[in-house]
Amino acid sequence: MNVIPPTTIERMPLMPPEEFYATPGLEERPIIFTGGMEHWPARQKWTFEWFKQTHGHIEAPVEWLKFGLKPDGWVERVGRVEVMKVRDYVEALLSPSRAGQGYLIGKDMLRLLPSLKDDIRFPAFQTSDKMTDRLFFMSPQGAFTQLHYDRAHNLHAMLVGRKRWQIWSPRYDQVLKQVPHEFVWSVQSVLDLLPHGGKWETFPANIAPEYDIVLEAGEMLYLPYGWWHRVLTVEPSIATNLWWWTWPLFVRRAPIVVPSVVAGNLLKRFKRYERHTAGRDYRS
Ligand SMILES: O=C(O)CCC(=O)C(=O)O
Repeated sequence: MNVIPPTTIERMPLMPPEEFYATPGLEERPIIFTGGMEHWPARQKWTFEWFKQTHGHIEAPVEWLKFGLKPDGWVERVGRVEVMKVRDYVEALLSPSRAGQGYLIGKDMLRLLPSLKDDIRFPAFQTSDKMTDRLFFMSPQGAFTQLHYDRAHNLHAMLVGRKRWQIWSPRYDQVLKQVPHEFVWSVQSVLDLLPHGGKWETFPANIAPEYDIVLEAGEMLYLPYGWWHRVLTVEPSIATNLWWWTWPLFVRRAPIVVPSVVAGNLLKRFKRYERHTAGRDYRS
């Protein structure tokens, strides 16, 4: 008998980390957590208008970039980065006549405005704060993040707007083909890179996603380590995430990650990654 895979992800109220880890199977599959952000200061404060009024003068790098595959197997970012005042960026992002606005994505806003971190209240899923990372996302309608998986568990918290997520489990590793030389924390699929991939309308290798969902404001998507995803902003959005490792995850994954550290590759790759993401090394 053919089993039709679910195309939607179970929604459930956010639970304390102890209950999450104690419930068999939860850590291994995507979940949409509801109602977990109502007490976050960010949920009340972080509107486009608030960023414009309160932090409008801050200058941050905005990306008009796509990932491409170079002949040597490395991933490059193609496009441009423009440093913009938050006020100008928000105005452009919300104006229908100025479509195609870039993506304010990464760690810059949290570095430029460290107090933003006080508005975020992720539960303590991590074993240690050292084993975490966070990004900030402000995106216009149409912003598209190409197919990749992350080497960490991920909670993506939607504060404003909506994003469509297409998701494949690690069972698809063989067909979705990771790049030969990967970034350390995020691993791209060869199939969704320029010049042949990178178009939202086309599934990589015509493989339909296992899950295709819209994440709404107030919801958090939990995505375990290694799950492939591509993301389209369907309504101007503000979001933040938490990437984390636990000791059991480290023990399971160390046999894959540690040899590359030992070989010195990690540092090399990290430097390469930093160069490519820090706005200094783009092909236009
Ligand atoms: O929201 C996006 O555009 C990308 C999000 C993502 O890839 C992630 O949280 O891992």
